[in-house]
Amino acid sequence: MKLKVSLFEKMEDIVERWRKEYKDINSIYGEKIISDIKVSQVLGGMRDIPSLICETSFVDPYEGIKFRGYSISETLSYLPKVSDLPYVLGIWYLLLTGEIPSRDEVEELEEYIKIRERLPKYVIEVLRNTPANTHPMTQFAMAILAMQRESVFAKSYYEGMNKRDLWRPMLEDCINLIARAPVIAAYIYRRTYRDDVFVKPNETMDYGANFAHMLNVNDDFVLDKDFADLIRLYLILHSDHEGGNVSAHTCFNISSALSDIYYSVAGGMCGLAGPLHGNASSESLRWILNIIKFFNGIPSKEKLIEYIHNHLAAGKVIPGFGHAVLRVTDPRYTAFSNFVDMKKLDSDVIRMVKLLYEVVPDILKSTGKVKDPYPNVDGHSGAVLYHYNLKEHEFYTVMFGVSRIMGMTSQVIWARAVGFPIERPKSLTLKHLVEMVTKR
Ligand code: HAX
Repeated sequence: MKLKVSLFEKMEDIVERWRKEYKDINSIYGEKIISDIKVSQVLGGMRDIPSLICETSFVDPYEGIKFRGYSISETLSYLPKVSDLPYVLGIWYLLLTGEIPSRDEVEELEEYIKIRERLPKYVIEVLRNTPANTHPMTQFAMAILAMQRESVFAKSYYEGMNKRDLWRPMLEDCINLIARAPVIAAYIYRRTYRDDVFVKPNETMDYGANFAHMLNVNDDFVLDKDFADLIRLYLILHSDHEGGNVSAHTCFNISSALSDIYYSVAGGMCGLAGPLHGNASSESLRWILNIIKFFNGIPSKEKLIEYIHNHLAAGKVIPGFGHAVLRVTDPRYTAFSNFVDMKKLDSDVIRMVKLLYEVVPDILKSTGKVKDPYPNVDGHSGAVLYHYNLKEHEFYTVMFGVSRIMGMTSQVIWARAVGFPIERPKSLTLKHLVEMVTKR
């Protein structure tokens, strides 16, 4: 397919700049030492070891995510709006290029992505042949992987394309994947939880509204404008969280072997499915519902505190709280909370989220070991979806995945553009580790 949108021309210049910067930094500073590594970091899941490059976003422990240098509130106010919220694909444009798109640029991209959203029949067949009670994340990763046969990147590589040019077919694959992801997700939702009636994409709607439309959570084919706004917000907030989280790093790592974006993102999705990562949104909502059921309504503060202590004493974590990098309330959580205020939402799950915010941080602080006692995005996202009748919490990670594809793809395009090499850190046995320390 001919590539026509102005994004491609813009990318030609941007890629040249990236390459020069990457090359210059390596030649000027290549031999400088930036960090010492402690044994506890090696034994602690490589925590805080500065060893990855991610240009698309940066998580400041105290300020939270910055998308290409813009905080969440800046991002939401600078990106061109389609309603109360920005066009979803504006965030992809920003992550990819580092620039806030103009209204024309984002509308052109929305239109361009739309013409690629049609799902091939075989993807539907793959899903149809999978038991409907298969976890939605498994279905999502399978559908993405099934499309690998269409990779323009893989074809170009095996046809001998110069590796300097590989970012172009990579960009094309990424556009196809971003276009199809919400269609696949909505199909999985409909077949798993509803009547298996596929809701066709609406050609007149923007990316976010179209996703809300295809989910058709109320089964009435009427687009709830506030729900569409929630989907826009949701997709923007979850789009990227720098490079070290499990899903982004898995995707980046797989792609460093020059595996195409379908292999890479499918792998990333399998990581996102873990309960300590993206599935925490589902876990958090499940936990909230269990509390409401247990108390037959909203408990008093005292009863809730006792419940939480028992939960921790049973050796379980509190889903939706804590973070490997953040040391404050996740600004994405705050953005959902502001949305609740803006739309004046009130229901049991929303009230429970507020109550948990009042009691959990102090309890986690009192354990003396939790580094971040504050809520993360997953502590709020599920409750708002539930409020709008998207109640099937196992599906929430798929929503997360649709959004996170934007971050993963923009990180991988950068890597192919600068010619980032295959990743290969050195592993040690425990014996080697001890020898290294004692020999020093
Ligand atoms: N509830 C109970 N205990 C917690 C906790 C929580 N929410 N968060 C951390 N801890 C515990 C850890 O389990 C660990 O205990 P042990 O030493 O006994 O193993 C201790 O506190 C120190 O952990 P930490 O250094 O503060 O946190 P980590 O960087 O190791 O882990 C996690 C970060 C997000 C995995 C962790 O906070 C957690 O399990 N939270 C609950 C699950 C969750 O909400 N995950 C989503 C995070 C955001 C995300 O990635 N979304 O996709």
